[in-house]
Amino acid sequence: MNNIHSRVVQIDRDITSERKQAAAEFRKTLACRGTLVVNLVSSPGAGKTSLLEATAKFWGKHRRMAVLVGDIATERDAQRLAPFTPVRQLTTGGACHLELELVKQGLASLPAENFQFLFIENIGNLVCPASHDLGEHRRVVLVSTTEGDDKPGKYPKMFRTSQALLVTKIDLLPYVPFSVDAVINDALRIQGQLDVLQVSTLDGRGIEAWCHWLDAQREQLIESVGREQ
Ligand SMILES: Nc1nc2c(ncn2[C@@H]2O[C@H](COP(=O)(O)OP(=O)(O)OP(=O)(O)O)[C@@H](O)[C@H]2O)c(=O)[nH]1
Ligand SMILES: [Mg+2]
Repeated sequence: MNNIHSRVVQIDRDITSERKQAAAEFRKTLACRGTLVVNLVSSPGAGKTSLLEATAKFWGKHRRMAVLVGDIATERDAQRLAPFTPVRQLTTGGACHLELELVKQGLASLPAENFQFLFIENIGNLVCPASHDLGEHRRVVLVSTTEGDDKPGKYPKMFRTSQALLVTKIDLLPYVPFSVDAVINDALRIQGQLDVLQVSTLDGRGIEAWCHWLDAQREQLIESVGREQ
């Protein structure tokens, strides 16, 4: 006699919309605290951690920032950033992207301060992180001069879902076959509203403009919270 009973369980839950709602709530909570959340995405090695080091050094004590840095393994990026800013490493143990739950855990383990800027350094990957809303206010995609100017068209979702494009390592332009105009035009064809900046953390070009851009984004956020209240 067969003792195995089968039962169909209907799940009346739309997990996607639950996730969207959780991200929207997180975004709103952080906005009300005056914290601009910036999700940095790129292929591996485009310069995310270097940019955060340069940002923290540029601001010094003039801004309150914190970083949640994602990697598949190791705490190396957090160790690099720790001398300059409060930071927590989010280690995914294999997953190719960060998720909101991990971000929330990381934020809860940071000092209980009202940071003006919370940066999330996502896993180096131009594919998976594009599909995961971390409750950020701005998604910034970095393309370095060493990885080729053809990337936007090949990874369109990442550029479509971003608000700014940062062309990094511009100090290497004399040595690499990379057209800044080509990468910008390719990206703008996908997302015409992208803000575009160019930086080098090696010689410091563009870092001041990047920090001004961040301040302007935060001002916009605070104004939008004020209008809603
Ligand atoms: N020439 C030059 N090298 C840079 C610049 N920014 C970063 N690098 C170098 O590029 C390499 C990768 O930089 P990271 O900041 O670690 O890049 P990342 O995007 O954080 O890398 P992952 O976290 O592994 O995805 C390092 O060797 C940096 O020194 C730059 O502006 N110019
Ligand atoms: Mg890094």
